[in-house]
Amino acid sequence: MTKDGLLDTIAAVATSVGVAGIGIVRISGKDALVIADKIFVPRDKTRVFDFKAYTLHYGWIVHPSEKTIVDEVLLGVMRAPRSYTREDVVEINCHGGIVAVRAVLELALENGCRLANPGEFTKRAFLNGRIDLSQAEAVLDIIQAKTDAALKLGSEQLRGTLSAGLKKIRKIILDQLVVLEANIDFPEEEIGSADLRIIRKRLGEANSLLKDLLYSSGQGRIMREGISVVICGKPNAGKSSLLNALLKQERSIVTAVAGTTRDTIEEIIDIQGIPVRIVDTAGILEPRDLVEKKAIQRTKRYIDLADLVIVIFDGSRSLSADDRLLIKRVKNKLALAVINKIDLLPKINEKAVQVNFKQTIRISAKKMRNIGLLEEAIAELVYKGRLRSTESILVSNIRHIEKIKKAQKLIAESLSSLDNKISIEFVSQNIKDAIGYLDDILGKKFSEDLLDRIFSRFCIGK
Ligand SMILES: Nc1nc2c(ncn2[C@@H]2O[C@H](COP(=O)(O)OP(=O)(O)OP(=O)(O)O)[C@@H](O)[C@H]2O)c(=O)[nH]1
Ligand SMILES: [Mg+2]
Repeated sequence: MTKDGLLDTIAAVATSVGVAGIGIVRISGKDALVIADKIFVPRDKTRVFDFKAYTLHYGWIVHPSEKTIVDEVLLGVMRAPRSYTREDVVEINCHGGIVAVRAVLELALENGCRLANPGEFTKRAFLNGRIDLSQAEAVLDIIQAKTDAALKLGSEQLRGTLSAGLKKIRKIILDQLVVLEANIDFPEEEIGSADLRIIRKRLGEANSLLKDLLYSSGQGRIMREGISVVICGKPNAGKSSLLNALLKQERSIVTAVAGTTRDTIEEIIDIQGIPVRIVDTAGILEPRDLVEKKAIQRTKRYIDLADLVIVIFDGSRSLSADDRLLIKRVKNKLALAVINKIDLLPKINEKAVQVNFKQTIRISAKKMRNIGLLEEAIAELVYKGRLRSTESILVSNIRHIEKIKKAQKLIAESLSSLDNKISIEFVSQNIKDAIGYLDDILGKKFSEDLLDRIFSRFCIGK
């Protein structure tokens, strides 16, 4: 057995556990067909070895020695190298629910499979060269996508858009390295100034391509992980009503009694494709008991951690000391002011609010007025009006961003070294290191530790 157990045939349940129409047990490895043959009896009495790739077969999973039927199934075969893992793969579609799926899995394990580790199927796809590491990570992004936009982003990356962009940059800088290295090896053939000009120009191109990738990375991360928005405001301002309006359902209790929400309530909503974790806080400012004291502390912490704070004011009342306290509290945060209850007689001094915020939006949470305007304002703040959607390559992975940053810095350094006529050796070492960082993203070199970190975040069966 290799350290990875790459020679083992692995099995796992690929579908989520619970009541469902079907459940799939997936087997991958060199003995997949042999093991499937031991436990599967097709209706037409053929053998699993003879099944053509990409065909489905009806039959039964039968205990080999006891001859008892475990489940009625459909069994599919994909042959190496044209499978998810590039190994022989068998997928058994059993009845859903916990019992049938588990019984079939156990029988596969008893007959020669090892239980797969989290992400091990995808890890094999990577180790066997079907996808690079950034694509393997995209599989995880797809599984964990919370919105359509995040899904689109993951699919782009899986298709290899990012890989292609990185490979293009890699080729540009590698070509320049070759010229520079030739000069180091044969110093008598002094590198011409025309050559140097070309090298400088091409490295400049690589530099701006890397910068473009970094620019898109901020948006990529937002698409994947979302932003956190906290609604705060004095008691009765309409925080819970606003949460419900954004959710378009009654989630948080709304009453005319001040101090209705006694603790923070969190939900995820989709605003123009951005996953937004939105938090309704307790409006309490003077705690009456320990629960409320804790709630206030939590509200403070949420405000500190939030990407965006919505401060909601009751438009039908004049500005109070509580309002001013909150304005002070969010002074250093990205914050939007919302004046609520515009369906009632206005009492608030809007100007006094406006001077403290970049943007003020007037709404009625109860009558659902201007909620769309607020959503747009949130989206626009996130994208800063520069949303380029998934047309550009979005680097969503923090691991990738770090490496690209390092590579870009080295290339920028090389450029200034060339300008300042610093030694060619120095420039070429920088380029080599930059290539190393790009290779890290693509997984051309990797450590066991890195793979463990990436694949342990997967579920078993993927
Ligand atoms: N007329 C009017 N009433 C509103 C509006 N929004 C909220 N209210 C009312 O204001 C009261 C308080 O609303 P909530 O949403 O519970 O306020 P809150 O800020 O969550 O209050 P606490 O949880 O107590 O801090 C309720 O009676 C709501 O029906 C609005 O736009 N117009
Ligand atoms: Mg409330």
